[in-house]
Amino acid sequence: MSSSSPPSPDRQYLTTPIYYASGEPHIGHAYTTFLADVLARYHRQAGRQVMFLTGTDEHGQKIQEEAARRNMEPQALCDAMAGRFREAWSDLDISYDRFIRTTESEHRAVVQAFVQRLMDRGHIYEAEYEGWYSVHEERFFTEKELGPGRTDPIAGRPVELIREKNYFFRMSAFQDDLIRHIQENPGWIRPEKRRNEVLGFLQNPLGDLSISRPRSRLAWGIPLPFDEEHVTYVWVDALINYLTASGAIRPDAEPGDQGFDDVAGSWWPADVHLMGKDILTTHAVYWPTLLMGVGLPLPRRILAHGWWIVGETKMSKSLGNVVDPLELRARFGSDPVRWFLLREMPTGEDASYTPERFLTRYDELANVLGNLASRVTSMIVRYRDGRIPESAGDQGLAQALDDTLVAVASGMERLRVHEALGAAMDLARVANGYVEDREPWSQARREGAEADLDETLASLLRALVVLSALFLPAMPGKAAELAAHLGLDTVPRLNEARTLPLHTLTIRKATPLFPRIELET
Ligand code: ME8
Repeated sequence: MSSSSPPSPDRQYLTTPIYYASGEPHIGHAYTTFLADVLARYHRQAGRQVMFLTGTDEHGQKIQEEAARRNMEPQALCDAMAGRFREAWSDLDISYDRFIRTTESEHRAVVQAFVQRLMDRGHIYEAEYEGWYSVHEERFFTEKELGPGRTDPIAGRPVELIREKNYFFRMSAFQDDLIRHIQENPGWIRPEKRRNEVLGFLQNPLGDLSISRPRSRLAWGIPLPFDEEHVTYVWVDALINYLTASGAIRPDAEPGDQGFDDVAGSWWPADVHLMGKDILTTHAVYWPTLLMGVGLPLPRRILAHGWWIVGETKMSKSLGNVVDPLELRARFGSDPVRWFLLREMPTGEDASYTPERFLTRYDELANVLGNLASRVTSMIVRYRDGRIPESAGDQGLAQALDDTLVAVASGMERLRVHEALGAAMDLARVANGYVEDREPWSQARREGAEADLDETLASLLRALVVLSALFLPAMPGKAAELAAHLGLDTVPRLNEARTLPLHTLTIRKATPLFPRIELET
């Protein structure tokens, strides 16, 4: 796949959106964060260095209003909510490397350096502005874009007509460069459908972007370095988080040198920005043009997934139809929640949450993977006292293992995580079929079939070792549990799983990995 900057085979910088600190985490937030977590764990497992960034978006009108509603200072609200997100991510086994908050002083300094750089390069001007503003989306819409009854076209919420002095970024000047970039890099925006939407959007003339708000209307933001009476527009502030965390900008650099030339030693550019399709325009239009404005490389890939919907509508806090991932976790544990969300949603499509779908996916875990683990471990214990002889051939499923390793890697690299997970589960299905074909219980009874039985059990054990590695990114807890039943201290790396010696392992009969759960009515 072509890209503006060379791929980084040894390092991966992965980001989620920074979530608004005005509401509790729900399964929509959890989904994007799981997706990033799976990729992060997959790349670490493959021996790459990973920087996995998530965090909270803490400025802007939405936060200011929510704090006022709760009779709190905005900072106190943000502190509380950042805590809620961190707790949720820890309960759901999210292995982020950095949790960024836009109220951090480092971020504030980077935003100011960034905006100053845009100013110095002549990309910012001042003008009177009139437009329809949605507090909910934190952005202006043109008359033409408005939904029925003059509402915001995304969430259908009220908009207000605002007229004020703003600073503008000459986004329009970068329209042609952006179109060229998208055309020359077909894999830049994933999936294809979203890429086409952005290209369609860019067929109309791109306006300039208002990047400030008068402090008199909105106090909760980062002041512009060249005009203290204005704060930075929250979307500009928020997008820059990816740069702050990368360490590419040194705001404390000597005057004249704004520290923008040091990208090589930093994590920038990001390998994948992950997000929902609701915020694709800000990431695929505002952000790259802003980066062009300051002269920095663009992120390597942008993945916009679909929405979790309930009935016919998007799940969102403002609609009051959210599903709490922590409630699901309390009943099923973290891994089945991760598995459901990641396996159920085809990358890029919408998916719907229902308790029945959840249970169907849980049953798949129990009946396919759980069943395989318990029957294979119990047979090795029963027939061979938990040890496989060194002489046993373990190649019975070799072709399936190799094919699966390729399919999983390809799914992960193409950001089609549900396909990668499906391929791993299919391997467990194939292994169950192998049990049926080989009938180890008959081999155990037959005179002279010792070597055949050894081969059956060794091949199945090999499959379980590989499966523990393959399931690690999506279900780190269950993968570790499975590895422990196989006598391994840790889940093996992908490249070790295929070859590590089996005869040194002592297998224990597995307690059910996925105990039966009855659905409450
Ligand atoms: O937009 N289905 O924050 P946010 C799938 N602060 N994903 C969903 C979802 C759903 N129903 N609801 C939310 C913001 N998400 C800004 C981002 S980034 C520089 C600033 C996920 O709290 C999805 O990733 O509204 C979506 O893009 C994100 O949460 C929006 O989170």
